[in-house]
Amino acid sequence: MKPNYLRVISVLALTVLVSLAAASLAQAQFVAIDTFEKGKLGPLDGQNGWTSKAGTHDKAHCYSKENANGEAGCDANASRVEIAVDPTDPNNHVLQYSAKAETVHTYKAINIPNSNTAATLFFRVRRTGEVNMNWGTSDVAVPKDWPDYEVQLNMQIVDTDKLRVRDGNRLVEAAPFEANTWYKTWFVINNAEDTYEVLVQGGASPKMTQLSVGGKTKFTFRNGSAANDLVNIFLRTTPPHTADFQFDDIYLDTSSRNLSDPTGGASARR
Ligand SMILES: [Ca+2]
Ligand SMILES: [Ca+2]
Repeated sequence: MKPNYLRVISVLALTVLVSLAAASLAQAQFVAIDTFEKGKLGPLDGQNGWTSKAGTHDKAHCYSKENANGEAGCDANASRVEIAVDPTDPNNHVLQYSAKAETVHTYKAINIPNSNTAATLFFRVRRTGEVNMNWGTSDVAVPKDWPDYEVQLNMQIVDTDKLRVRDGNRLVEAAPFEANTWYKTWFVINNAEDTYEVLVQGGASPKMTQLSVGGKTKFTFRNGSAANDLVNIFLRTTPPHTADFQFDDIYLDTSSRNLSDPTGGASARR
């Protein structure tokens, strides 16, 4: 009995080791774009390769009557996009699009070549209330307008409480996005084909769930087909954005469809 028992123990141990090795290998392919632990608390612009600017050129949105800043417009709003203490964890720092940070575009360079057929971009995200936040990638060197998106997720609670995915020339409702709840989002991008998939975990979806709209799981780049390297992470708001939106743990794997969790499987912080 004893040798058999030992053999079972060793097989179990080996299985655990192999699983751990496989998991860390998958995570190892993710490269951190930013976890916001090294920057200074305060405005993000100019820190760790990030640019964050008020969209004063976009008069219709910057000076919209429904802008939370009223006639002051969006001129001072880049200062509201900042590295902040995570409201759910005093030991963690996040990128926060704070309340009233309307019509601010923020970007940081990445590179997903046009020939790339499988890259995975990961974010953790959370909102506290009414937001109008967009996150994804751009093929434009200095992105600042809506058509500069190719891969785009939108959270805008005026029309819907749901995440919306950009599919070519329209936004389609996809999944609930609760307030005060951390979500993990994976974009699996095929730049050669100009399509992407989105997977989400959090809130009512405790397990990773592939976003599907009318049975469709592959969405088309905003501007359709193009020979375009994706060169920036691109974030943008528009009115009304009267609550806070946090980003953390932005990771990119340009080598594969990688559905591992680069945060090491830690449960989403609330
Ligand atoms: Ca962090
Ligand atoms: Ca392409």
